[in-house]
Parts: sequence; C-alpha cells; structure tokens
Amino acid sequence: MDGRDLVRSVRVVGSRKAAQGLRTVRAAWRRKRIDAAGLPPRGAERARVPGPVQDAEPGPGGGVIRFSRSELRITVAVNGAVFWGWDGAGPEPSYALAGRCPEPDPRAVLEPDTNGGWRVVAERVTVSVSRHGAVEVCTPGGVMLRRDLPPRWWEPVGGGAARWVQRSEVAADARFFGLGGRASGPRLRDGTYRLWNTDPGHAFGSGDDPLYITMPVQLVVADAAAHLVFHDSSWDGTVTLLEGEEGAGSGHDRAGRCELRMEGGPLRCWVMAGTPARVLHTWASLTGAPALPPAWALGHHHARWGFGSEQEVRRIVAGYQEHGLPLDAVHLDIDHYDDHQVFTVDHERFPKLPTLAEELRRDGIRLVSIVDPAVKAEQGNTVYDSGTAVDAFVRDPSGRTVEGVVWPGETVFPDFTDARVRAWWGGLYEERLALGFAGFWHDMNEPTSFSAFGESTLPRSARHALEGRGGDHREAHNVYALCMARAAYEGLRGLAPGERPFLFSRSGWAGMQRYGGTWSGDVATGWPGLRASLSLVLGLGLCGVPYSGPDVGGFDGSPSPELFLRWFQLGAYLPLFRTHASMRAGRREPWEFGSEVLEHARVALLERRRLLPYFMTLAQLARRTGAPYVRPVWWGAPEDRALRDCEDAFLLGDALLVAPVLDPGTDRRAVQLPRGRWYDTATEQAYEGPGQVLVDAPPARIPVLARAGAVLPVRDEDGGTGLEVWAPARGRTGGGLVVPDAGDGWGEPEIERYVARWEGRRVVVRREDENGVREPSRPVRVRGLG
Ligand code: NBV
Repeated sequence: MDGRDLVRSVRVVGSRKAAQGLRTVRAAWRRKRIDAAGLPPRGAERARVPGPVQDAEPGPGGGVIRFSRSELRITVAVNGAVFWGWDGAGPEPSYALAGRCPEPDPRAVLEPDTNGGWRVVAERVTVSVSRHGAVEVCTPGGVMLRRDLPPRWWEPVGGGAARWVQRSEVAADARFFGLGGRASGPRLRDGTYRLWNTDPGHAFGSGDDPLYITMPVQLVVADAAAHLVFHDSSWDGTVTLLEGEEGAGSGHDRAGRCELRMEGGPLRCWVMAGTPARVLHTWASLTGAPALPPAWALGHHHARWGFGSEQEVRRIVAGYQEHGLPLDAVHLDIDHYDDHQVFTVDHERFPKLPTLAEELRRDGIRLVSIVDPAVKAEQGNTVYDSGTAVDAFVRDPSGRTVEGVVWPGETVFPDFTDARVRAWWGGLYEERLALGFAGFWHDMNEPTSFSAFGESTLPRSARHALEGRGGDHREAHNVYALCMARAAYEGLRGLAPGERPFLFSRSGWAGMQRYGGTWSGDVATGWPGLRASLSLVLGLGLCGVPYSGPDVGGFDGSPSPELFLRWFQLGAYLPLFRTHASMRAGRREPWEFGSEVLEHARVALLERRRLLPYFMTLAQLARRTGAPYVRPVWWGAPEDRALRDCEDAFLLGDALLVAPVLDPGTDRRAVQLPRGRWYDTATEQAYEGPGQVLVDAPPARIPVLARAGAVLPVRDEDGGTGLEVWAPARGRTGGGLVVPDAGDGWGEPEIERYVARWEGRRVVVRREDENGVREPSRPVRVRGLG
C-alpha cells in the first residue's frame, strides 16, 4: 500500500464511520418515536395488596388460598421444588421450564395454620402463608429459609401490565449469589442489580452492571440450608440486596433483605432448598439438563476479531503447532463475513473456507463461526429475502418492520419467540455446516442495536409472537437470546443428527443451558477483569449454566506478559478455555509474550489436555446432575462461613481445588481449604483443612490442590485414559467417577465408579458396581504417598 492508498483507505473508513454514526442517530430517533406512539403512557395507577385471607381450597401438591384482593396458588412438585403464584399465575407458560412442569407431590397437603393462615407440609420444606399473604419457606426442622412479605402491585387505571414489588427476608448469616453473570461477584454485595440483558458497549470491569446475561435466579446460602429462588418473569426489573447482620449472640440479628421490583409479568416463584448439589439438581430437573458439549469443545480454542484472512488463520495454527501447543478450535469472527452480513463469507479473503476447515479438521482442529442475529436490511441479501418471505422480522405496533443498526448497517431482527421463525433460522445453519464449521458462537443477541442515545436495543413496544400469546419487547427482550439459542440448537439437531451441537451465546436467560454455554463477553484487560472472569463463571454455574469462560487475556488492549500468563493459567481450568480479543487489541498468542510465558503457557495447555477426561466426566455429570464443573469452595460445606466468603478459589469437580493468581507480583498465596486433607499437586505436600494455608504460586503455575482420596481420569502419554489417585488419609477411603466419552455423538457411556482404600501399606483402587468389585482395567497411578 502506498501513501495515496493509505490516505484513501483512511478516508473510506472515516466516511463509513460517519455514515454509521448518522445511522445510529436516526435509529435512536426512530426508536423514541415508535415507543412514544406504541407504549401506553405511564398514567394513574392503583396500588393493591392481597388483603386479608378468606378461605382455601386444597389441590394436588398444595392448593389455592384466597385473599380479599388476590389469590395465591401453592404447589409442591415431586422434585421437592415449591411453586407459588399470585393472581392465579401458574407455572406455565414459561421460557425457563424445560418441557412440561413437574408433577405435584401427592403427599404435600394444605392445612390450616394455628395463626389463622395456612400451610403446606412437604417432605423437604414447609410453606406457611400468613393471614395477609406472607409466604415463609422453612426446613422440615422449622428453620426459616426465606420469608416473602405480602406483595404489592401497581395497576394502570386504564389497564395494562401491573408493576409489582416483592420484599423478602433471609437468615442474618445468608450470602447471595447468582442473578446471572455479574462481574462484581461471585458473592453479591449490598446494592441494586438490574434484570435487563445489556451490552455495556465497552470492555467491562467489575463495576459494570448489568451485563449480557441477567436472570431472576438467586442462590442463597445460609447455615440452615441453601436455597435457590427463581421469580419467573422476563420483564425488566431490579433486585436490591442487603446482607443481614448478626448481633453476636445478643439475639438482635438483622435479617438479610431482598427487594425485587418488576415492570410487569406474572408474580410467581420457585423455591428449592437443600444442599447446593441438591438445589442445582432440582433446578436442572426444572429448567433442563445442560447440553453436553462435544469432546473437542473442552480443549483449547483460539479466537480473534480480525484474523482477516485464511493465510492469517493458517499462520496462527502453524504457530501453535511449531511451538508444541495443543489447539482444538479456531473461531472466525464477523470479519470473515461479506460486509459483516450474517451467514455470508468474504470470498476474497476466505476463498476456500471448506478446504481450510477440512485441513484443520485433519489436524484435530474445529472451526467455529460467529452468528449475529441482526440481518442486513437489503433486498438481495438472501437471509433478508428468505426471512421477509416468511415474515420473520420484528415489527413495531403499527406493523412496520423495526430497523436497527448493527455491523452491516441498517438491520432487521428475527423474532425468535415465534416457532415458525425459529424453524426458518435453524435451517440457515446448513450453509455454515456446508462450509465446514463445527460450532457456533452467538453474539450481539441481547439484542444489541447501536443507538446514538437511549438504550442500545429494540424499541420496547416492538411486537413479538411470544409463542402465539403476543406481546412486546418489554417481555421478550430478556428471552431473545434464549430463543435464538433454541432455534440454532433445534436446527442443528435436525441438520446434523449424529452430532452434539456446540453452541455458546453471549446473552441468555434461565434455561439457556439446555442449548449450550456462554462466555464472558468483552471483559476489560486488567487485573480486575481477570477477577471478574472468575466471578462470571462461578455465578453462572450457580444459575445452572455450567459451561462458560472468559476471553483469556481480556478483550481490549494489551495485557502484560504476567497478566496474560495468569489469565491463561486460570482459563486452563475453566470449562470454555478460549483466547480471544478485539480487532484493536494486542496479540494473544502465547508466543507473543516472550519465552518464559510461552513455556509456562505450554505447561498449562498440556495440563488441560491431560485433564480432558476429567473435564468430560464433569460435563457428563453436569448433564446428569446439574452440578457445575466450577463450584465455589463452599459447595460441599456451605455451613463453613470462611469458605462462604472465599471468592478467589474454586473447586473443579469434587477432586481439585484451583487457586488462581489474581494479583500482580504474587509468588505465594493464601488458600482457604475445606475440611480434610489436600495435596499441592505440584509438590505433593499435604495440608489439613479446614483453614488457611500459604502455598507457592511461582510464575510456572497456579496452585492446584487435590482432595485426599480423589480418583480422577487423566489422559496418558499414549492418548488412553488412566486413573490418578490421591492417597486417602490413613484409615479413610476415597473414590471418584469416570464417564468415558471421547466423541461428539449421542452414545450413553457407562459410568465407572472407583473406590480407593488403604490395604496394609498400599493404596488400592477397585471398580465397584452392581456387577461386583474388580480390578480397574485402566492404569492407576497413586500420588501423595510421600
Ligand atoms: O464480533 C465482534 C465482537 C466479538 O469479537 C466479541 O467477542 C463480542 O463480545 N463483538 C462483541 C462485537 C463488537 C464489540 C465491540
């Protein structure tokens, strides 16, 4: 390129930017105009509370309690979850629930309470309803887990959606987690959290809230038990949390508080109580089993906004190979599209995509394609034309198609809340599969539409099918990405029935795990961003979404070699292990940070590869039990308060405790251990928990501790799967599960159960199941004997 070319291209880019800027101004005005005409004005409202209790009528699993100005339906389901809904709200229809609602528990009965109210007594909980409509969920031992005060509604006098508020109290010692993906967690501090999926529009840090995935799902952990509470309304809202305070034995505890305000939608709620494992299991039985990623998706992924050409992709792949770094997937961002249009290819810069895909596949590397929901509004664009033919795009109340602005310029948005539109959209992935793509990365689906001012999304009055019920964007916004994921997942199942779809999505809602996972989105490069990435993965896992991970190295800017390395070392233990960055950011290939980083990154990659069978087992167990792979350290001991407040370490399954380095200049760090013996996996030194220990964290590695007695599957040098066993403490036994699945199909592997015990001076491992006890057919290596 000579000087004149450069000047010309700067001008082209400059004028394109100006044109896009102008479009966003026009789009902002358009949105304002549409909403001014299409949304009911906020006029006079009437406040309402349930009023005094009148009578009650038993029904399956509970019954209906009538108040003078509302009625409350309570049902305990066979899975132990409690449902309650005001004003006649039932559990369905719901975007969160998977298929049909669970059956009511016939053993749960509604009976009068001594205080003039009513109660439902079930096996795992007792639900008491006061005379004015406060709902208390207690353990069978009578300890209160949460108390929901009588709600209050504000109804527009002329009709329309009622706003409501629900205040609740929890134990003074309770801690809050969840609410989707929050950068400031995992423990949610006092403050107000919004429920409206949002692209922050810049690389975010720990102070940015809300982000792409919000969910009215809270996991509350207290001495008495853990419970998950889900308010099933997809409308905009806020949750204000205030942790309680204990009066140090004075008897003057202040309860923890939660206030949920919703702009509309049914006032209905699910509560499930028990151990964290039981709670997540019940949640998965309600909202669906997490999709099982194909085995390759548990390896290492490298992405980049701006590879720009096939040659560059080949150069990066060759770099991985030359440096002896395992690589399992390469992701192509919007720059491989023709002029940023979804389901197209820039044939100049990517002339032979199927050949590239095939060559990579021969080396064990899959190609993943980004998919944006917005479609360029231009006749001749085949997606636009075919979508128009099936009336796929969101319209405003006057019937005009809503136009927004995204990367390709003026765009329209498929209405994924319409089964017909989902079927059409799902079919479009055929083009991607034919190009050789093996997985899909949904972006910009909050949905985001650039706007010079106001909200960067669709008009709130935009119409949606909502499965035939009809409604507007106020209700559809938060489930837009969930429905897009459903469209892709179902489409892919039809197009490639023999393969498990690989899908991860920036935005989503309760139940999104049925279709795939997610990632951090544009996490800011910096130490706070590193911490935020762990917070997101932990928080989402507690909301039932077990597969996620950050942009390793951060999305923008250039991480220092130290920050990159520490991020890489953390990423190696998270479900989605992906390096990715913005077009304008610095490099993210491990060899770009000097020989020391390269060497340590290689160790992290090889360790990830060695642990693949363990990751696969965790993925299989997540599907069967709802337990996330990455768990807070209090997972098995929520009553240990020091663990409850520990946010800088996590359990990877039952066997490992990972203590990432989250601060610069660290070569040793404190680790809060749960009860029992733990081995530093690098030195095999044993530590006894509970309590805090100091562990070495040199640049070469982050501390990873193994639980005494753990049996975990690891990849041998020759590619087979062996068992790594960590000696149980003397006189104790241990064990572990192995779910061997090396593929990407639907086969149901048999679960192998191993038990480790001392026999004399040896630790022996046996496979035990209904067929009896036998020697394992896998090679065994016992560690921690020294
Ligand atoms: O498609 C470009 C990027 C993508 O690289 C990133 O991962 C997404 O989170 N995308 C956002 C749109 C542009 C963000 C500035």
